[in-house]
Amino acid sequence: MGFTEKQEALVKESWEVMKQNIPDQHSLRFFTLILEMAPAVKNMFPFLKDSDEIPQNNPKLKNHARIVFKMTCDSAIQLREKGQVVLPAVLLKHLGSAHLKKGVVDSHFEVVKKALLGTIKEAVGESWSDEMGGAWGEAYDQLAATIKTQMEEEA
Ligand code: HEM
Ligand code: ISQ
Repeated sequence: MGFTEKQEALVKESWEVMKQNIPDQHSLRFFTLILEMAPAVKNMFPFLKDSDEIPQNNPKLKNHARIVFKMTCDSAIQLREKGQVVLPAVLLKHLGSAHLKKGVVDSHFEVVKKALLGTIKEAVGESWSDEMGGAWGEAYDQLAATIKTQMEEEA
């Protein structure tokens, strides 16, 4: 069976709960978890590179984190509606070349996935369930696969 309505609802509901606090809380936690697992990622982001700590008040950092969560949530909706993730061609091309240029590899996608799930788990507290994690994980995997395929084509 494909992506279910229940899975879509779990993703959408948790995103609704989280999104208010993305800028001031979750974006920092997200980057912290990523850098704990993969310190070298720091050098990939221009706004992290030159500071010892994760900047607490950088609009770019806050916005970047939000985009990854939002795109994953949108992917969940697409998976339920049409069984696949489709990004506008121009965006997909841009994402493929941008990530390729920064030296992003498969293991980085795994790190970002773990950090994403870890951030959501902490953010939603008691509402968390393995089923919720599974739904976010599936949506992320499909989105990541779309970007990775494009990266291979650009390479
Ligand atoms: C840039 C999304 C995975 C590192 C971007 C941008 C988006 C994006 C929308 C902005 C492009 C632009 O500013 O023009 C995503 C999504 C991902 C993903 C949806 C997974 C499904 C990753 C991974 C890494 C990574 C795994 C490596 C740890 C970067 C870097 C940039 C970038 C370094 C450029 C940042 C900058 O120069 O300001 N990504 N990304 N991304 N992404 Fe990702
Ligand atoms: C991947 N690509 C773009 C922005 C990001 C922000 C936080 C974590 C991963 C990211």
